Amino acid sequence: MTAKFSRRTFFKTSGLVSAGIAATSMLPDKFLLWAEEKGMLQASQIPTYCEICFWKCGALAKVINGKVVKLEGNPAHPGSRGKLCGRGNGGTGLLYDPNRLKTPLINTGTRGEGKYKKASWDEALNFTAERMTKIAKKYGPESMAIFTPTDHFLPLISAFGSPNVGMPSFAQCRGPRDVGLELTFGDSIGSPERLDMLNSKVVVLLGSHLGENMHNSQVQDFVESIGRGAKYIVVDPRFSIAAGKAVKWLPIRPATDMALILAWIHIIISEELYDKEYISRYATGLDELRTAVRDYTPEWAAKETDLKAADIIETAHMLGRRAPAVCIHPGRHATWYGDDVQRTRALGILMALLGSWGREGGAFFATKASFPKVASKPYPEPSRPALNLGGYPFAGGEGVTQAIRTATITGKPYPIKGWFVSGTNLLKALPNQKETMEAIKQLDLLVAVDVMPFDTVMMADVILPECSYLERHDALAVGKGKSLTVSLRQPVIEPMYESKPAWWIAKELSKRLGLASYFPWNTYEDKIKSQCSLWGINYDELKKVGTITIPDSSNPYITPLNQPEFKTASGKIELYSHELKEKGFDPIPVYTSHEKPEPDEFRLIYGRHAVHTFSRTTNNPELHELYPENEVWINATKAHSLGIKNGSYVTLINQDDVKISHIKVKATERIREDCVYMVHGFGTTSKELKKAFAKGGDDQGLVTKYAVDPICGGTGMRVNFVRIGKETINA
Ligand SMILES: Nc1nc2c(c(=O)[nH]1)N[C@H]1C(S)=C(S)[C@@H](COP(=O)(O)OP(=O)(O)OC[C@H]3O[C@@H](n4cnc5c(=O)[nH]c(N)nc54)[C@H](O)[C@@H]3O)O[C@H]1N2
Ligand SMILES: Nc1nc2c(c(=O)[nH]1)N[C@H]1C(S)=C(S)[C@@H](COP(=O)(O)OP(=O)(O)OC[C@H]3O[C@@H](n4cnc5c(=O)[nH]c(N)nc54)[C@H](O)[C@@H]3O)O[C@H]1N2
Ligand code: SF4
Ligand SMILES: [Mo]
Repeated sequence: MTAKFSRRTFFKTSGLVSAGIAATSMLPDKFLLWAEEKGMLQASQIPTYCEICFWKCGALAKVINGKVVKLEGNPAHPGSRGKLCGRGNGGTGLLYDPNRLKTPLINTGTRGEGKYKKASWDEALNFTAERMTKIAKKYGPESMAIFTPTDHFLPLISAFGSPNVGMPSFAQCRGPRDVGLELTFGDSIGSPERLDMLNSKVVVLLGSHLGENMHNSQVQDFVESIGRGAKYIVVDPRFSIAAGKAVKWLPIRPATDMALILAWIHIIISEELYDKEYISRYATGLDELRTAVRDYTPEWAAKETDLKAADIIETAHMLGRRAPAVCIHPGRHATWYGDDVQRTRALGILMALLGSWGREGGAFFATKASFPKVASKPYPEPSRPALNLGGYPFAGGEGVTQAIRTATITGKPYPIKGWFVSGTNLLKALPNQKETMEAIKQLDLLVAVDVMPFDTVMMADVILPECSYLERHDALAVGKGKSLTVSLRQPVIEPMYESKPAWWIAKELSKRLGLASYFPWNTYEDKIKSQCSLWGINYDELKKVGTITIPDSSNPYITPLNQPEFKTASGKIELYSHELKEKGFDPIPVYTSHEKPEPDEFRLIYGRHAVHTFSRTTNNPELHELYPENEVWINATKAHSLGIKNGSYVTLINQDDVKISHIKVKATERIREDCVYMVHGFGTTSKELKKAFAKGGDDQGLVTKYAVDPICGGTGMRVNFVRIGKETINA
């Protein structure tokens, strides 16, 4: 990992000999990078993959004398294709953030007070294992719940005997989308989404704010497809970056998308624009669908959506005429209004009518290639089942985060007394922070494994500092797009401070919990190596290149010889869902109107900023500099009539009288008059975060209300209304 240092050229050019500077470690990064670019220094280039968001792009780290000076995209990786997004480029900001967690910490005050003592790893791990054991003895191992998107602690908790897992990526994100598509096609769209935008003639984005939502290869496809002539229809109450590239922006009244989709379906069926052969061959329920959408006329939808009937008709024609090369993006963050499975079902039905599922320019099929399953010791059968409060029949294996929270508060059906939290900031991710705080109060143990002292971490009894993704091994990342790929995460430098990789923390805890047999390898690299040999991957080659693509001959589209398989109850695309009917839900999506804001209120909507990922990047010195605080977008005309100036700071007060103060106004014509918009993730309460503390406003603070989807337990979070606090206007 050391740089090859061309001493002679370097000193000659820089004239630094006389200055007596002989070691590159004393030089600033920017200078090292400059010297490297000029050919005076040679950096090692180590491949890994990014963790600033879930896209996990292949990255190449340039390292000079143990310093990471630059991150670049790995051309071999399909998610990055040689480029990182702004956030990925800023990964070094996380690595070198001076506010990183540096040592294990044990709470010495009351929970949340922020008083910690430094502890040795042995002390902190013993403390954690003892408390976990105590909970298991007193209440049963199921009373220990885990919240995490990562792989290392799930085996630990399963081996411990608890089935209670909660990932915000399901109930606060893509759960309803995946369930809606699975009910329709027997399969979801995957992540990265299997969207064939590059070959599309028309692309529909409902919400999906590409360009602000920066999922790397998808944004590259977005830009390239426009270059190739794809026409974008963007449905968004806000003139998003994507709307700026669209041929048609439909500034819909928030919460009424279902009316628009049903009207599109109505037009496509009544004008016989649907793909008759595709539907008769692959789908079931057309007659029921035709009857069900009979009254969803464009004129009716125009009233609901506040769009023009002529625009609804024109866009339906665009879809019908360009089918099947039409990409209906099913969104990712789908937890909007509580009827989100049904909204995604409606989108799925539209895709089916257009014949675009499995067709060029629509949604393609993933490669059929796969890796053999790695054998592992079976986990004990928990004596009590996983919590599914609310009994959501399609909740899925990623758990219903907020239901675990409710059980923690009520102690029913059985007590939850310990939370193991890693890689998620629950206070920012879950709606209704008061409930999260109430649940935290009931706990006997809150363990946090994190890189940074974010809000939830600062509530923990014990904090275990993980090293950043640039300092560790993690699970091999398997990508299933048109091809099968495997990517390696490996340390590009040694862990800084006393931080440790999660695999090490999990393994050390397993020893203390008597569960070491579930971690039968010495180092994680050993584990990866044996996985590679099982999969026929040359590990040394993988280390060098970062990503390997497995050649195969799967066809991503339907052809006479490549017929699709739909893993639904009927084996067909279900326009009418018998499964939903059986469980007491509408078999075909039905429009229900949602509550509207009062005249002095705005619906609170939220989204992403191109250079931030939720809360996790808000203290990153490099990304903070680019966008230090979020703003509240208010329609300029409306702001003017309220006497609110662009750039002034205001207070926002929601329907439950919960306030956030001091948020900057962005008065703009780019948003409707009935809603305000914020970038999610700002306004941290952690004083340890010197840059992010109290910067901007916390949208989650205002999301006190949420509408739970009865089908899958997703929490619709765009059901809150805010007023603008007069007392601080223009203060
Ligand atoms: N830069 C960046 N990119 C990210 C992330 C990140 O943190 N930062 N996070 C990633 C993750 S995990 C996810 S889930 C995705 C989320 O990104 P998306 O899936 O794109 O999220 P959406 O909620 O669909 O999009 C937000 C948009 O919806 C609009 N909107 C609000 N209400 C309505 C409505 O009622 N109808 C319609 N049609 N539009 C509405 C908002 O104005 C906003 O433009 O982003 C991913 N990409
Ligand atoms: N109001 C509102 N709520 C939302 C959303 C919204 O837009 N608005 N978005 C929803 C969506 S789509 C999602 S996916 C969720 C996202 O919710 P989360 O995934 O919880 O997002 P973050 O707020 O970024 O919190 C990430 C935490 O992981 C830590 N972390 C980062 N890297 C590492 C690492 O390498 N190791 C460990 N151990 N920890 C690490 C960070 O320091 C931080 O504490 O939030 C959901 N909730
Ligand atoms: S999209 Fe950006 S932040 Fe996400 S993994 Fe890729 S480079 Fe990293
Ligand atoms: Mo998400």
